Amino acid sequence: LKQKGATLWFTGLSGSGKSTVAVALEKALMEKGHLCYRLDGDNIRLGINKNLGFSAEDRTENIRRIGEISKLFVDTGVIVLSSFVSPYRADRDIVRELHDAGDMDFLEVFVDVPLDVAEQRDPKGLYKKARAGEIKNFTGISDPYEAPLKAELVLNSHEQSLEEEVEILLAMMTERGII
Ligand code: GGZ
Repeated sequence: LKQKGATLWFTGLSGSGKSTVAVALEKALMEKGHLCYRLDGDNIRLGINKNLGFSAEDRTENIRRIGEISKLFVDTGVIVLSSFVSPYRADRDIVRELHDAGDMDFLEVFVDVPLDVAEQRDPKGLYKKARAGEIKNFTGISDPYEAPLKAELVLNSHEQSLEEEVEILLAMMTERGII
């Protein structure tokens, strides 16, 4: 395998575009012959973490497990693209420390869109439900989102095109010797 593994950790509000960017980056990496794997709510919260909800404790455990899973992939040389709201700075820092302890690359990518932009998109109608009180502890509405203070990269997906974002991500990965 002509690559060293790494975890790119996409954090941001629901509807910020984390998964969209990760999917586009995955495609670009695959086309260049890089092995990568995407982790997101669809393959984690429906399976391994199906016993977890959205309380602060459960989110912490969700992120901790995903951090460990990411490390297992990195250990095999895979580039992991993890997209989770991961609203708590301390939880993300734990994942960073787990990687640091294993001498593995961890790049935090903040997909930064204003709440009103995410709420207007509302692709799954979750913000509407949260505003109506039908979903409790909804990030941005009735639960906090702690923006990263030391992200390796900040993307403004309401101002940049998807192609631009992929180029920026590839450039960062090249600069850091990941690809
Ligand atoms: C935030 C929620 C919630 C609450 C359900 N708060 O846009 P989505 O739908 O596909 O992404 C959100 C996803 C968040 O799961 P994560 O595992 O990424 O969260 S965390 O990292 O905080 O553990 C959203 C949906 O699940 N969702 N309820 N209360 N997002």
